[in-house]
Amino acid sequence: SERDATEDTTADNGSETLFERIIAREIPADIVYETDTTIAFRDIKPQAATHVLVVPKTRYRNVAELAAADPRLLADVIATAGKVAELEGLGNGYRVVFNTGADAGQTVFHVHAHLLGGEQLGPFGR
Ligand code: DGP
Repeated sequence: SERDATEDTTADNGSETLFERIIAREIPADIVYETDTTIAFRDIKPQAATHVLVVPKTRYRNVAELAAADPRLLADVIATAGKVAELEGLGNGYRVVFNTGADAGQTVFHVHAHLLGGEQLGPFGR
């Protein structure tokens, strides 16, 4: 299928990432919200008062591959981020970030949105 063809290019080496193991409940995580297609759990090393990772249950390497292969699933990720923002009381604002590749510091090659908020956030960049 189209999805399988995309998945074949998602990982550096084809092995599963940490996030498949969290989705499968093989590793514990502080899960704050879940849908049929997405899961949201707290980042283990928070960079803001609220820092939640929103992950599609199907793996793509990065957000561009996700957008190309399954735009509906990307919309689900953003909608879940919005729902979590509501649940977390982020009515004063929040940021959604997709680190993509080495220069951005991406370390887990299963696409994920960082939802950041709960305080005044700093500027972008270095
Ligand atoms: P990125 O740099 O965009 O690939 O973000 C990966 C994030 O994953 C990073 O902010 C730290 C987080 N992380 C790494 N290991 C774990 C873990 O075992 N549990 C949780 N909840 N988060 C983790």
